Amino acid sequence: MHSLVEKFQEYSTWRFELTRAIGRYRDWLQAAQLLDRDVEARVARLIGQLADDRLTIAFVAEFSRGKSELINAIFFADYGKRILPSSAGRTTMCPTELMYDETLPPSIRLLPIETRAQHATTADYRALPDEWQVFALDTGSGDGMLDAFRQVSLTKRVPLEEAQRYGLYDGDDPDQQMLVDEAGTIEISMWRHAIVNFPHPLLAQGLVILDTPGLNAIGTEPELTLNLIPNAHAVLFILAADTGVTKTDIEVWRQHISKARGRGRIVVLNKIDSLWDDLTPGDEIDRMIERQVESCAKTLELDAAQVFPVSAQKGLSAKVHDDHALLLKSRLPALERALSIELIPHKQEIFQDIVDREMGTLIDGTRGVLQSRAAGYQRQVAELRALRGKNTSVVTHMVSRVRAEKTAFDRSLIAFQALRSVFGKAASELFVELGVTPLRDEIRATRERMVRSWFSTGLRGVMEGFFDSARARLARSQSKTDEIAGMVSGMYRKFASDHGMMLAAPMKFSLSRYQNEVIRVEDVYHDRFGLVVIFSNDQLVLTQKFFESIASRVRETFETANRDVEAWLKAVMAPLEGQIREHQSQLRRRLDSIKHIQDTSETLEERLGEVGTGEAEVAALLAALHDHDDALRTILHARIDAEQASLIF
Ligand SMILES: Nc1nc2c(ncn2[C@@H]2O[C@H](COP(=O)(O)OP(=O)(O)OP(=O)(O)O)[C@@H](O)[C@H]2O)c(=O)[nH]1
Ligand SMILES: [Mg+2]
Repeated sequence: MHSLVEKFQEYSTWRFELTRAIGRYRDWLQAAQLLDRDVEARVARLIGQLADDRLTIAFVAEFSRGKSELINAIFFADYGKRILPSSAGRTTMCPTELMYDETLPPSIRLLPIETRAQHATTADYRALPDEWQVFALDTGSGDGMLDAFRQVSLTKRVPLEEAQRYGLYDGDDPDQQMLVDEAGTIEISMWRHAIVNFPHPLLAQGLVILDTPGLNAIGTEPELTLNLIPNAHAVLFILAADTGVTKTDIEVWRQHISKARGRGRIVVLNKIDSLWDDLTPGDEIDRMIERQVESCAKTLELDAAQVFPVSAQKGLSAKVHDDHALLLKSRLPALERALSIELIPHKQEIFQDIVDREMGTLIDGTRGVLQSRAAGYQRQVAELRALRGKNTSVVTHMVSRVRAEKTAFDRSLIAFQALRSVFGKAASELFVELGVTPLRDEIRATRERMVRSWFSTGLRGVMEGFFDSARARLARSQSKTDEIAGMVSGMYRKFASDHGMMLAAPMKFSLSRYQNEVIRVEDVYHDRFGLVVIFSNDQLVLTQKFFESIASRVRETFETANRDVEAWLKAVMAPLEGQIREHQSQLRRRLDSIKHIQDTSETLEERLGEVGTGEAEVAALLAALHDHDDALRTILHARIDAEQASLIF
């Protein structure tokens, strides 16, 4: 019955086991004295990523399709009542995120609508806790919780000018004009955004549920369009059987979902109970439902199998009253199953890729060091064997040979130091292109240019200029990282050929992820404003609000790119640095043992014995490394769900 809950539990267990395996590997490295600071930082970053993993499900629809009721039915039936307010007409007035952060007490945090008069986006406000109003959530009392949750439905009437300032009124829209009363006021939401911190077991494991207000409304928070919905791991688009697919449903679909084609997009046909009827035989009702499903699918250009007919209301009631027959009739379990299949394996794949890549390079690095250590021992054995029964002149010759090797290596090290400084210079040039400060300046300049080009078609040019420049920065950063990769690669080849080091070619860094994100944001902008020719005052305000979210999204993309590039710059040098340290200590060891033999030839066999022990140790370490690699891979590729439904459209 709780397939979604169970699958989520399995997924959390998988993440936990993976984290433990990575931790065991780190402990082993430390015990074997193979853990350096870089590797430690990279492992910590990976473990951190696994720990703050969040999985977001967004519920998107025109108002009153039953989004909030469906959330109640899928996630909160155990509370025996409706937790999220759900009623006829507009109920959810602001985007509402349900999550759990155990460092904060259970509460509802609400961002006042007045903040829409400022530049800052809801994403920016997340970092400013004092701007939010906080209401405690008494999870022990169902009624107390209901009271607190009612906040998300609160509205107030404000003068038109105020609504205009918040970008919540468009005078060109006749539907909007109708909402103005005689006193010249309009009803708006009290809050801009709500974050509910709720200790529900699924939320505690990283699930985030996003409930949205009816989305065809003008004041739709750009943050939803640009960021929260497209980045959700699953998006449920809800239609209602009693209304069919209306024009505004199609608008919401086009604007928010059809663009984000990909995985995890599910269409729900809710309120099928409106077709239930005592006088019509059950199989006939089923046929009616199937016909509606087919017609929805046709309108949205989907396969009928991608549309899930349910009754959220009856599903909730069935769960609360433990009525199995009604639950089946509500068809909620089929939707939950589809959701878990879409959501979890996909998220697992993303982590599999990250962990595979990151641990793969770390393990390869360690293997490289150990193999080069083994090769060093072999050379030492060969040298010592060659000295058996030989006179001092041979020994002297051998010493000078190793010395020559050391001199050559020292020369390479000087070249390496020179490269390091070129590398450092290239890296700082890279950060000039990719830096967040220049981008901030650009955002400020664009904001000013926007106001100046008011009423002219120049506004579009200003926005396009912003995107062009962001893309150009990323393109130049790409050439810089390619240049750096080429430089490091040359150095790797040199050390490999001159000193017999076993070095895999360093990985390149691709900025295409960030390029694509900027292009995606640009597409959303074109979609929303591309056709607007003359900007009225209201539309200027809307465009400005939208620009703030665009700017914030692009800035975040750059911030992520900066963090990732920084990690890459460290990682790209680490294997070479590790092997250089290894090679230095080998040369020292070799020189040291030959010199000792020069003093007392009896020690030769003793030395050979020591080297043999060293060789055995390296072999044991390589075997242990192999086991860690195997263990990690077994956990990494464990499948959570063997079923593969095709809901991808
Ligand atoms: N018959 C029937 N009514 C439902 C069902 N699901 C929701 N409703 C009713 O539809 C109305 C709207 O439900 P909500 O959950 O508030 O819808 P919403 O999509 O969250 O609406 P907004 O918050 O206003 O955007 C309420 O009166 C619900 O009781 C259902 O499965 N069957
Ligand atoms: Mg709602």
